[in-house]
Amino acid sequence: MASTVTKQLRYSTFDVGSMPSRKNKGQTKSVRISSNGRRVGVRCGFERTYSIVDYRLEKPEFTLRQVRKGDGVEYEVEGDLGTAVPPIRESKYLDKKQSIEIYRWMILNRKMEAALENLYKQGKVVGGVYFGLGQEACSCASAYALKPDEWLGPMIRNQGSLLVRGFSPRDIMMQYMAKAGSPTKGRDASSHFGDIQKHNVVAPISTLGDLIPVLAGVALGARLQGRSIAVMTYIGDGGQSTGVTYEGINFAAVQNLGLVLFVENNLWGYSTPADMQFRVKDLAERAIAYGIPGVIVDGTDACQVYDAAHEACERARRGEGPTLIEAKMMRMKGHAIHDAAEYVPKALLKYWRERDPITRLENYLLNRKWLTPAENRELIASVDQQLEADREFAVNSPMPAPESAAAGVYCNDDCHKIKPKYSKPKVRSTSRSAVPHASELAVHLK
Ligand SMILES: Cc1ncc(C[n+]2csc(CCOP(=O)(O)OP(=O)(O)O)c2C)c(N)n1
Ligand SMILES: [Mg+2]
Repeated sequence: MASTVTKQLRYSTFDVGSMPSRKNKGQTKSVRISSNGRRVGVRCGFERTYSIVDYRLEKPEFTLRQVRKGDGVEYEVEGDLGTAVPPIRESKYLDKKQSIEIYRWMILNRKMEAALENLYKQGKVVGGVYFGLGQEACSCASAYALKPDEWLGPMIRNQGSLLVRGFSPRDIMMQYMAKAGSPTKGRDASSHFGDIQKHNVVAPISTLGDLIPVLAGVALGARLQGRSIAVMTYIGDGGQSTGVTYEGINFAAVQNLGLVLFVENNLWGYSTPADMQFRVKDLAERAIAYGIPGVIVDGTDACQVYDAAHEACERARRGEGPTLIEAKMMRMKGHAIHDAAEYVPKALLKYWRERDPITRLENYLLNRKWLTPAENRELIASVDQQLEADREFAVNSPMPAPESAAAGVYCNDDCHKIKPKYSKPKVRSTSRSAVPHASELAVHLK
């Protein structure tokens, strides 16, 4: 198995200086602005070394530039997009059965979204549809690392995570069609639903970043009851720019809470390319400033996603605090069904299409002989069968009765009893000394 590369960042602190630019990042050379305004090289001060674990087997280097074309703008991609696709990384933890289970969830995720697209085109969906095409490994293999009594806060593209947590395709289809039997009983027509009784899923919050402090709060609640659990949520390359993202991660960091945050760097925030969203090279570097471990994975490689998620969850369970995992991949459709994503350069789509997460995992399973071609065909047929039954059920299920419209909107004594699962606080908080100091940050997730 290829070894994990650790990216070392050496930053120096100076009396007057500057952070390394994108180009010289990782070098200790810095500059000082002298009193006459001249930039002079200095080497003084205190040097710290930080590590970011990088699980990737290939590190694509390309940039997206906005260029003017007539009255409008276009994006151009620069870089080597012709490299051969390597096999995925062998998992340190997943056995045959688990790997096949994740593969099945990913196929279910993909095919359910294709069914939703058709339902939309048939005029059966109320509102829009959001897709996680190309991101199935990130959703399914991450959620797979959680234990049933732990908590997940999915975002709109993480429908695969919802499936892994126990929602059925029919729940999700009925939700999009606003059917009476849907998780929100027809009150919401997209993905704003969760389940705090059975599946331990916090409903997505559209305001980007807001789920992070909520999930940190769930971990805090559990800890007050004497349990260290892992709580997982996601934020995009666009959404990570919000203030509440900083506040939420920082809170989890100082409180040493078991937050596992996937930063889904799918290269686009709506029609804004990642290169126009942030200046750091890797969003995992943000972890350094929060004082927590940062990890990079190829988001199209289910084994990498699972291994990083598993290690972060284990860290959370040991009460050692949060982890930020950057998953690099590509949003393979528009923002939602209304967006044809014409702004995405075709060469970029081709590059990532060749790295289809399902095909990659399928090849991994076939090459290891964990799945024979016949078993593979059978598995795919069983997913089709399940989806067809769920689609039929969802399409034929009733819409909410009109007279029920006002019910379930506001909580009253009967409609929505929230039973606290936990009792009185058993521990106050982790002691300050258990929290790693920023200078101890060369933490490897081993
Ligand atoms: C605070 C906030 N600002 C803006 C929006 C509108 N908005 C919804 S999704 C989106 C793009 C998000 O991009 P990214 O975070 O990269 O996630 P992706 O869609 O790529 O998964 C924007 C700007 C929002 N919901 N919340
Ligand atoms: Mg994005």
